This record gives sequence, structure tokens and C-alpha cells, in this order.
Amino acid sequence: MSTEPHQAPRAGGADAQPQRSEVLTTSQGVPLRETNKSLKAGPRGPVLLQDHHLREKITHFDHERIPERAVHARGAGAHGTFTGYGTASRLTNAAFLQKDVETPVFVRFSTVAGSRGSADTVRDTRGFATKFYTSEGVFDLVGNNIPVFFIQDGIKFPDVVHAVKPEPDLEIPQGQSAHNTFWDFVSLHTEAQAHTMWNMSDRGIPRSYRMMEGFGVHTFRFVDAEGESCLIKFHWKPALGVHSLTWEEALMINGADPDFHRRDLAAAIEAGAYPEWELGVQVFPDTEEQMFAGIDLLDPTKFVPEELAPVEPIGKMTLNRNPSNYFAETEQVAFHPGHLVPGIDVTNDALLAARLFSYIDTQITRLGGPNFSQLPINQPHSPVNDMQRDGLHQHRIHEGKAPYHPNSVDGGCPFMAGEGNDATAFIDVPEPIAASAKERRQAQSFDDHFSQARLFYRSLTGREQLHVQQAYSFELGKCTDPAIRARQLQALANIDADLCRGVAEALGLEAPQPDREVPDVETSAALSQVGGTWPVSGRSVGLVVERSTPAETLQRLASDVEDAGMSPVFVAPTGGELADGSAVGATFLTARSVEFDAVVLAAAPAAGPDAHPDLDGKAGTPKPGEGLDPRLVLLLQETYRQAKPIALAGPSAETFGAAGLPADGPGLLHCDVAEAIGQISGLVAQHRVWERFDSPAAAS
Ligand code: HDE
Repeated sequence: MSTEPHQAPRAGGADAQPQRSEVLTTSQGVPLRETNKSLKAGPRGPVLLQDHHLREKITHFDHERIPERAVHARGAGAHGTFTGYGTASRLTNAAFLQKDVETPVFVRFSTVAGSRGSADTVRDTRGFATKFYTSEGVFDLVGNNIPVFFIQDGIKFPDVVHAVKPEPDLEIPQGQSAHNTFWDFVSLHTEAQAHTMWNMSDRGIPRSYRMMEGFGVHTFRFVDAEGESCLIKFHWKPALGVHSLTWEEALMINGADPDFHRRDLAAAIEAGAYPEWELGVQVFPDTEEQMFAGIDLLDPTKFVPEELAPVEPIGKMTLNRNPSNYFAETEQVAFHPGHLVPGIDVTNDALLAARLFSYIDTQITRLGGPNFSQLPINQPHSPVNDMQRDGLHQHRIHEGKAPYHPNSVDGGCPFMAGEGNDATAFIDVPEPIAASAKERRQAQSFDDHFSQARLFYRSLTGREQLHVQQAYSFELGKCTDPAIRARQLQALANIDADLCRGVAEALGLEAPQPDREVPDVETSAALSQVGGTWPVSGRSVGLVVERSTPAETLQRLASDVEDAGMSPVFVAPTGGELADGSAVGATFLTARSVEFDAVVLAAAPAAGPDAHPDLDGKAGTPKPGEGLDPRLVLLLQETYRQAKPIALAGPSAETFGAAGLPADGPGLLHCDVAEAIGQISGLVAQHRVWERFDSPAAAS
């Protein structure tokens, strides 16, 4: 079964508008003879106002930009398919979750704080929003890569966003939380501490959108055909595992390739390494208290460890098509947590309540009126038969005379679901509302702001904890206000004494004592990213070659990399053609270590006249013709520092020494061309050569 698109013009379809070979026209379809010169009174005379083409062209250009999203402005999208396993059938009658039902999807990943042109690898939460074009209408799952949020009540959203966005006087810093106002807010409003802890961990700097988990954050409801309901939390689990950059990599990428995540997603899809996630749910009984294991399920600053409530897989998503036009699709897509289908309902989470009106409201400004769901990317693939009329950018030509219900003028059409038809309708769960006084107050079960931050921190390995400590030290080191630093140290003292001590030491301050009792926690092994092996699909391997590298070596290495599902990039001292006729993918000047998950040397070019002068001093370089090219030395040293595997498939084992690396360092291989990629992919499958971090030349 599959839901075919109903009305949406598809990229590449009959309605798509590529540059065509036909005659260039004005917007009114009038053919043009000239578009490069404006109409003037003589060749050097003034431009005439009557030049309609000039005015039309410039006016359209003047209005090409729309307001960027207030949050999540920077994003990347992809199309794909979701297939239900049928395992959720016992819990919900949502059609797209039934067995083998295929549903088209569009996903938009994003950072939160930066503006539309900001860098991809900043430390931040990532958005993970999915639009399911189901047979029963659009369902949007608008989640993040972190399962907890900064605030418990939507009324605080403008505050947290104003605090993290660039400070308003100078609009500094861009896409960063490392500044006074952010830390001022989270240290005063301590319910933000748990989310902040996740941000300071490696989750804040993902290796790729393809390697992130996604979370619905709020508790939702599933409802079956009999009206039985349960509470659920949504989880996306990436097939490639959850992996992160090192902080040093993130910083370097921000300069070397600010589009790194966007490019990585598109390149993997282009190469056929389609990213996949399994959708799963944690299931809880829909009791009156809506508590589970002491955790208030309506508190979005809390998550439920998987050890307490396992994630049950209910379907799989594959992203297999890149957008054809960024603006039309990725920019104009409009998500909304209130876009629900029969079988899925909301709960009384006060954060969710504010979201339920915010998202339509924002689209009205951003997309210029109430008809945004008529934009191709937002159109349901099921029939739309609403009675909304007119408004800015109305694209439908509605017929009939009676867009109201009930009516007799148009024969009573349209009818309600169930009135002589078999349409399934959305049914609100008849949840009893306890009689209570109106009040601006939070339940007591929302009061503990620290134990889940502690739970997360203590569940990490020592290496990951060190990263957290370094991240806090960096961010607070960028805060110039001593009172803010002191207040955040106090919050850390309540979370974990060792963490607090480490950060205090880096800041040159005294570590305070806790100022309250925080309940102790069981750790959750599922939270650590270290350990395990994962598919290497779509990973990038830099193959260092030179013009003289034999064609058979080039072909063998490239085809072995491709057979392993990874992407080969030939890196050579200069651009041009290689012995097998293929092109150099990156030169020593343009390539940077951070672009590769592993490096294999089929050649070890010596310093040449084209060595970049800036690097000479840094790498202590030999003269042309002697020793390794300094840019190659830099590439190898950085790759080593970031604990990524390196193989010598041709050059002598002394090459490691010549690059200043310990010959017996972990993850340094010396092998035949035929074995190189097999050995390398075994190490890439672990994401990093973790032992390397314990050796002196490595970054942490
Ligand atoms: Fe959003 N959020 N949000 N948010 N959010 C937006 O909607 C908002 C929240 C999330 O790729 C905006 O169309 C309020 C939680 C994602 O297009 C805006 C509150 C979670 C995206 C908005 C929240 C999210 C947005 C900006 C608190 C994780 C990007 C433009 C009450 C579960 C979607 C837009 C995309 C975008 C409001 C809290 C995730 C302004 C008021 C919690 C992934 O309407």
C-alpha cells in the first residue's frame, strides 16, 4: 500500500520549472529580445522609467527574501519514505503506522540559534522535523536531537530564545551559547540545566545529521479504534549510530566548510548511501497521574531512561531524494506539532500547548498569509475539502456558493466523516479535566531541576565526561560577568561535585558546595555514544595520491572504498587528471583533515615548490624535494589528533615518523593496497580510534 501524492506538484514533474530551452519571457509570458541592457535615451543617456522589464525584474528581486525562522533558521532537508512495521497497530489506528504502509516524508534538520547563513557545526541543539504525507492528512513530528527542553511552560519560550540569540546591542555572537545572556538565563532559570547539560555534551556537536537521534520531547497519546489510549514518547534511532565531532573538528569545520552538515546529507543521498532511522515509542499507561517511575510525563525537561521503558520500534524511515530547490522546499516547508492524524493526540504538557498555536501563527508572517498549506511542499497528499476561503496567496479556484456548514444551497456538501461514508475522523480523547482553580502555578513534581542533568552526566564514559567539562569551561570562559559564572558553578555543584571542581579549576575559581539535596540517580548505559560498531555507509575516505600513482592502485582503492559503502576522495598535491583519467577531488591546499573519516596514503609526496608558504613554519618543513610535503604532514597530524585511522598502502612505514607520528600509535596501519580499505573500514565502524585519545599527540 502506498499514499500517492494527490495534488502536490513534484520536483522534476510536469509542474516543475527548470531553466528551459524555450524563449525567455517576462512574468506575463511576453517573449524578450534583450535582458542584459536597460532601455535608455541613447547609449549613454538616462534609463527610462518605461522599461517595464527592468522594473519587473528588479522589483521581483527586491522581494525574493522572506523572514527567516525566528528559531531553527539554518536547516537542510530531504525527501524519503516511511514504512510502518505494524507493531503499533495494537496501540493506534493511525493508518501510516499499520503494517507495510508506505508514506512519503520530508525531513528538515536544523540548528536552533544561528541565522539562516550561520555555520552548521556550532554547539547547539538540532531540530529534527518530519512531515508525513499520510493517507489521512499530514502528520508533523517536530522534534529535536535532545529529549529534554529548556523550559517547562511555553510562556518562557521568548525568554530562552532572547537569551541565546545574539545579544541585541551588537548582534554578537552568531549561533553560539557561549555568552553572558545565555548563561545568565540558564543559571537563574535552573529548569534549563538538564537541556544545557546535553548541549555541553558531544550531542551538541553531531558528526552528521545522519548520525543523530530524534525525540518528540513531549508525551503524546496513541488512540486505537476502540478509543483506548496510552501515553507515548517518540524516538528516532539512526541506523548509523549516534556520533559526534570533537570540539576541535567543529571549530575547524566552521571555517573550512560551514555547510558541512548540509553537504554531508546531500552527498550521502547522492551517493546512494540513504540515511535511515527507525521510529520507536516508549509506552506508558494513560493513568490520571501521568507519572512513570517518579517522572512527571508532562514535564518536558525530563526524559525516561530506556532501561525503565524500552523503545519499541514501529517503523523505518529512509531519506532518498535531495530537494530540487532549497527555497521552494526546505525554506517554505511549514511544520506544526498540531498537524495530527486520527490515532495520535496531544497531552496537557504546558510547553506543547503554546506550540499548538505558535507554529501556525509564525507561518502567517513567514509565508505571507494563511494559505501556506497550499505551497507544494506543504500540500497534503490526501484530498483537501476544507471551507477556508480567500486570503493572501490563494491558489485554489473554489467552486460552489456555500462554504459554510450546514448548508442546503450546495446540497449539504461536504459531509462529516461517518455520515454515509467510511472516512476515519480525528477524535479528541475524552480526557477528564479535574475541576480546579485557575492559577499560574507549576505542580510540585516539576521542582527537581538537577537530578536528570546528573543522571545524564554520570551515564557517560570518562572521555565523554571530560568533553562536557571542557565545554562548560570554554563557554563559561567566554562569559565576562563573574556573578553569572559563580551562579552557574553553583548549579554544577548541585549536579556533580567532580564536574564542578574541573570547571572551577579551569576558570580559576573556588568550587562551591551544593546548596540543596538532589535525589540520587540510577545511570543509563544507553546514553553513552562510545562503544559498538556501526555501518560505515556514506563515510568519507581521503585517498592521498600523486600524478605518478599507478592507475590500478587508484582503481583498486576507489572501488574498495565504494564497495564498503563509503565515498572516496582523491587528494593530491595539485589538481588535474590522474593516471586512470579520474580527476583529483581535493588538493593539499583545498582539503582539510576534518572532511575525512579516515585517510589512506597510496603516495607520500615530498615537499614541492607548490607547498603552501603559510604552513611551512608550522610544520617545520624541509626544503622542496626533501621530506614530506608540509601540507600532508598537517593533514596526517590533524587526522591523528582527531583519532581517525590512517593507513599507509604503498609508502614505507617510516612515513609516520616523518610526519611526527608514533609509528606504533593505535589505528596507524601499514598494509598492502589490497588490504587497506578492509582494515580501515573496521576502524571507521567504531567511529574513532578511542585509545588514541590517551596518547600524548591526540586531541581530547
Ligand atoms: Fe519550536 N518553533 N517552539 N520547538 N521548533 C519553531 O516554527 C516554538 C519547541 C522545533 O524545520 C518555529 O516554523 C515555541 C520544542 C523545530 O521548520 C516557531 C515553543 C521543540 C523547529 C517555534 C517551541 C521544538 C521549530 C520557528 C515553546 C522540540 C524547526 C519557525 C512553546 C520538541 C521546524 C517555525 C522546521 C520551529 C515555536 C519549543 C522544535 C517560532 C513557541 C520543545 C525542530 O514557531
